[in-house]
Amino acid sequence: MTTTTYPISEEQVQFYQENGYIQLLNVLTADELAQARQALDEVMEQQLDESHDRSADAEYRKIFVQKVNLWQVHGGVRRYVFNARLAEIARRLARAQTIRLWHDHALIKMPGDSKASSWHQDIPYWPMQEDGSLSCWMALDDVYVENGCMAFIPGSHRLGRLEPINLKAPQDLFKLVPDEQARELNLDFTPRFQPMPAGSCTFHDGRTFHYAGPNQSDRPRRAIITIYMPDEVHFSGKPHIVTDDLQLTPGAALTGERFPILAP
Ligand SMILES: O=C(O)CCC(=O)C(=O)O
Repeated sequence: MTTTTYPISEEQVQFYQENGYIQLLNVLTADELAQARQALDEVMEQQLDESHDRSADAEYRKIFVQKVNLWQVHGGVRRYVFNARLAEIARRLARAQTIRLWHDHALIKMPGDSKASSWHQDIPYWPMQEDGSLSCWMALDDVYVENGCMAFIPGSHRLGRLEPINLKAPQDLFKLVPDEQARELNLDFTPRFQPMPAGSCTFHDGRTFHYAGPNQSDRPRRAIITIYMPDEVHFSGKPHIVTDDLQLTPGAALTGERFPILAP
């Protein structure tokens, strides 16, 4: 367990609430960064079953290698995911009483990965009745536009849930936005790219439009993402790799061992 805090001001909470994302610099200590990198590199060498490894699909692999719920299979990743400082930041930003884990995943863009992570929202893929779940996207390498840093559209979370995008054969998310709603919300669709040093992160709401370009550098771009659920979130019935084996009925609370409380 970590004991130090990363102070989040009320202005930062407001920025997150208004824009649906925020960037926070140097959130991990040098030791934590080194440990997280080592854990990720080790777990990438492990043989994982299909409930953890989404990298078998060759088309998907042109975007990134994705491995899911690594906290269940590697002690070092578990330590990272249970980092109370990060969960407490999520709790503050979401203005929640408690924070539970939805799942973690590693997204590694290898050099030469030729496809962008197209503009999308996350919440349409998640089997959740409530909105408000949020991701902490932690850079384990320095990230910049050319190696696939994240980009966001400020305020796009206020558009609510649109249709899920097929990341392998991407549709144009922006075409799904009703003109009238975009005008009413006064949205500026200029992407805000998020270059940042390793050990820094962004948090984004599951409804916020986001994107990362291909990795045009000669080194991997390693990121570990922890997805947090504020307070009690209920199952919608939609299929999902994290819940498929649980035989949940729609309306069931996403609680219990699979979704541990991380803060307070
Ligand atoms: O890291 C990427 O390439 C995309 C990340 C993403 O879509 C997410 O964290 O929700």
